[in-house]
Amino acid sequence: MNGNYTFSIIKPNAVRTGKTGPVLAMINEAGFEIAAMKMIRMSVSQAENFYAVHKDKPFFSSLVEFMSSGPIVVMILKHTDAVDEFRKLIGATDPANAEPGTIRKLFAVSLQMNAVHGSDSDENAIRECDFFFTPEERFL
Ligand code: IDP
Ligand code: MG
Repeated sequence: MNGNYTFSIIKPNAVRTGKTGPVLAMINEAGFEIAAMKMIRMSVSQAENFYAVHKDKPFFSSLVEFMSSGPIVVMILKHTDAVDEFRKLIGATDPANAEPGTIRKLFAVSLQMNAVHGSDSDENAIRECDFFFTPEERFL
């Protein structure tokens, strides 16, 4: 993976409200290539597993409920310095603090329903890509 890949989710609030296309357009315009992509719905136990790092946080059960509440789009994205470049494109976790023009500023409806996920390190990008995709499902 070596820094050229990150993992992203278009979260249930954004898929539900028809923002999949606009979010993908922003990802495309920012120069990311889609190496893998599918629409799925996480089970509660998958969401618990995916967000295990947050299991002691007060928002954990609510986050798991939200993330398993409907379809999501999961993707592997390719770009130079992918993790950091994608975090810049999505903006701060809390949309109130996100820079103008970022995906979260445009499409988040709350701190929890902040439209997209992006890996926070190369190590987590690898874990998250492997969590959702087999080698046969990757194309770049
Ligand atoms: P990140 O998605 O920007 O990496 P994290 O701190 O890893 O942010 O949190 C994971 C997700 O949990 C956030 O994207 C958001 O959906 C949710 N979240 C984070 N902090 C809170 C909170 O204080 N209340 C409710 N939901 C939160
Ligand atoms: Mg995070």
